[in-house]
Amino acid sequence: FTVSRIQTTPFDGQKPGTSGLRKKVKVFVQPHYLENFVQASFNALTEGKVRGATLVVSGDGRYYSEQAIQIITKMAAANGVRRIWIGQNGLLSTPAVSAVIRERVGVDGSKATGSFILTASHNPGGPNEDFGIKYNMENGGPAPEGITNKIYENTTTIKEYLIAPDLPNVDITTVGVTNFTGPEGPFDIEVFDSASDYIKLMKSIFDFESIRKLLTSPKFSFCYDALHGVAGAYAKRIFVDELGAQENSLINCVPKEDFGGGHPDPNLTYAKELVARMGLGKSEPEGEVPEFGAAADGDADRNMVLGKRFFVTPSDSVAIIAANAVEAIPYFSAGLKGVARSMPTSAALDVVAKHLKLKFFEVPTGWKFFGNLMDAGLCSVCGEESFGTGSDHIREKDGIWAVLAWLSILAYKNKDNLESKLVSVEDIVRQHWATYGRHYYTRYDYENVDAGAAKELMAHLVKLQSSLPEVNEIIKGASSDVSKVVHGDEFEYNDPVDGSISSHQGIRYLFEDGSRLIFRLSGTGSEGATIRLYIEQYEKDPSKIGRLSNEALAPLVEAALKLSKMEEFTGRSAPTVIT
Ligand code: VG1
Ligand code: CO
Repeated sequence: FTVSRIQTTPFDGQKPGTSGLRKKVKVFVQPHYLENFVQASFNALTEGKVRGATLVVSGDGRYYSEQAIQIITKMAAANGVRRIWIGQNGLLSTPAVSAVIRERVGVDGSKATGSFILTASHNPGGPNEDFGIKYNMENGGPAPEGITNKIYENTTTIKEYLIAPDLPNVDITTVGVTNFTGPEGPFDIEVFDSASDYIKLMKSIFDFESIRKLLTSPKFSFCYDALHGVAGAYAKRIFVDELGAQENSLINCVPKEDFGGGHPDPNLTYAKELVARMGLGKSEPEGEVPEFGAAADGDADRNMVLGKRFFVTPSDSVAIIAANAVEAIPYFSAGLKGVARSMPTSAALDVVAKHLKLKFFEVPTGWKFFGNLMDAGLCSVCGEESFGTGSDHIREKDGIWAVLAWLSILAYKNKDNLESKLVSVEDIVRQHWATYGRHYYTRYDYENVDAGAAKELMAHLVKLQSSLPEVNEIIKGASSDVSKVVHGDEFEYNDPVDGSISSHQGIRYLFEDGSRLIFRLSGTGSEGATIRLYIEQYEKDPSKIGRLSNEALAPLVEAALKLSKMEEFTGRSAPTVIT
């Protein structure tokens, strides 16, 4: 093949957000748009990570993925990359990409040093919806801010990109290697099975035999909803073929480029079918309610865990996994190195860390901050309130791992009594609350509000922080049932491993009784602004841990809305989504 240098000019707004660049497909299909971003990424990497390197290119299979794979492959060839690895049909979940970078050895003994992941995660897909791209490094984790800032800078000055226009399109449907020769020598494309490396890793972490016993026990029943995302490419192989679940326990497990028209976000609002089956919908489900249900997002890094008529908050989930990991999961049998959560995630994990005397870290939102801790051997289990849970087996959050972790805990708690009554998901959570106290928790999202109005609201909240008496005056006016704000700031993170500082990571109001109100702007949307409001209250008194979450939190919610003048700034009387 030959190499062409194509003249181009910068596009505005190619700044990677919390997790890569996410825009409407209509934006991505503009001539040179994707090419500029990919070249800017190559130019941000050290030469050895491009020339002669092996790169993975795949994603959640959303609309425009195949075209993007062909373009990136031709640009990689032109930039001197030695090999491109592609999951069959262009499918690899985000956690599987991380696993492939870390573990996979190519047919010729090669190892990958990076990846372009093609996904907009939980955002809808299709010609009128979102596409996304992000770069992951050789540790398998998202590029750190040093690199994403450089990529962005490069996009603002880019003048040309390299492409191999006459390299034939890859057949991504068939496993195998194709060899080419370019001006600088050989270039190979390897299409490989999307699931086998990931499954191998899962089998090295969990006791599949004990999970199989649970899943095939007549006392247990199971349901998994992939929301037509890429988790479908793994679900049958893992849950049915390896672990013996019934085939009809999988719903929406065929990956689709528009996620069947749905919103592939595993929460109580968007995972409607699963929620109904689990007895948490508006009307009674037809069949028997399963003991355990779970869902994944588009790229399968998120998870929602449900018990029979019972919702597990993600903040509780990571705390419960951490509390039980050593006993229930062979990978952790030697002990946990430490645990970490993102700042807006509830402090349920903090309490476990304290009890178990574990190292504990609080990082900004987004998975890129956990990677440094893990690389330094400081953290084994981590999570976010946004349905993300994971461990140091890879450097991304991992939706199927979280399900296997919960199944392991259930298997462990039931190991001696599969004959008598099941210890349920709800039992496990209530027992956890009784031991550690309960963190009532909710998140309000105001999606697609006017970006200017959102900025003003945030500025207002920062300004208020300079006068706590005024803050407490407003809060008292809203409700007499909340305690006093004793501290207000914008969260800043000082990375203990590389010393880098990330500021303006969310506005915090901290209360005397441990309650917290947090306000952030989303960094993953593709239109307008999304305001996230996180509300948390800690209850240690065992007689008060059984309340309904929305009732327990009502006074704090009231205070938050007054404090932020939410309706005044945004015109919204209610959030778009409550999780
Ligand atoms: C959201 C979540 C954050 C998560 C990120 C990526 O970011 O709040 O916790 O890490 O999505 O998840 P933001 O900036 O919109 O709040 V995924 O599954 O979209 O890669
Ligand atoms: Co995701």
